[in-house]
Amino acid sequence: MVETAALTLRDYRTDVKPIWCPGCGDFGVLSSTHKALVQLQLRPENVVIASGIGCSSRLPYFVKTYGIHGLHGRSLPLATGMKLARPDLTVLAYGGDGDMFSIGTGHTPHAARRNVDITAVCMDNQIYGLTKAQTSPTSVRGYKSKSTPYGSPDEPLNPVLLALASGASFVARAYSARAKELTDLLIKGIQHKGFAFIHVKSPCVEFINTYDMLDRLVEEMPVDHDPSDLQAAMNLAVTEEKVHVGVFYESERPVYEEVAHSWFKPTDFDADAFFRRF
Ligand SMILES: Cc1ncc(C[n+]2csc(CCOP(=O)(O)OP(=O)(O)O)c2C)c(N)n1
Ligand code: SF4
Ligand SMILES: [Mg+2]
Repeated sequence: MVETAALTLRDYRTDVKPIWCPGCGDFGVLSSTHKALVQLQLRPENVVIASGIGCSSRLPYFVKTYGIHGLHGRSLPLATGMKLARPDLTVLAYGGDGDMFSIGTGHTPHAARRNVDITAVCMDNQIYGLTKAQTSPTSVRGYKSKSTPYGSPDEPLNPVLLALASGASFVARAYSARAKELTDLLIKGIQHKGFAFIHVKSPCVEFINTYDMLDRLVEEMPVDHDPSDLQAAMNLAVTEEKVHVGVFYESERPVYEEVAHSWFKPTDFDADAFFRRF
């Protein structure tokens, strides 16, 4: 029998140097992604990462797996299609708060309720970083930017609550500065069979540095939290005094691609015949 050497960080790092600003929280998400893949020993050719557009969505360039830097807000439809066509692959979807909760918010609840077996990672910096700090759905009330020069009058959207209410079967939150926890949560999310949503607080040091605030507010899940209790998870998600990190909710239910494939197989579809009709 031929022994294959264990995969190391080198097997998942690309030669592309991230162009994020020094100190950007996205570095922490990238590093934890590399570590999670090493710990899971997933072969790079069996992993694919879909992203949208934004500072955060550059991540697939820096991970030596298959990857697609798609359209703004479209990481989840891409990931859903890939998982449906190739259920044998590990499919991850990364994007920013704008990606997943502004232009792409039509996709997020539907991927969650379908329970596609993918892991969705929202790198939330509370602004549109790439386009220079416009107000995003998670920006705090009163946030001033070129798009809300008098301050945003909107109540920020709560990504964890939305994922829970939409039927995500695994919901967690992490902080990019707490690498070990983030790595563990990515591993749990990838191992979870079904739609895993991980909300990562990932500060933007260039436009709205939230490290000090998060260092004060981030707190681990209460030890008595029962992750099978949806109501308890929702109660924690709406707590404003603290930003809880850890697993809010976890449950098992049928996954989309298995249900769909019990009715048809991807190989039943003759793409050539289909396109000849046009
Ligand atoms: C269809 C479309 N609309 C708008 C844009 C412009 N645009 C690019 S990135 C972005 C927002 C990025 O914010 P977010 O998703 O939070 O990512 P971040 O840069 O903060 O990581 C916008 C509006 C675009 N590229 N495509
Ligand atoms: S602008 Fe903000 S989000 Fe974008 S790379 Fe710089 S620090 Fe990160
Ligand atoms: Mg953002």
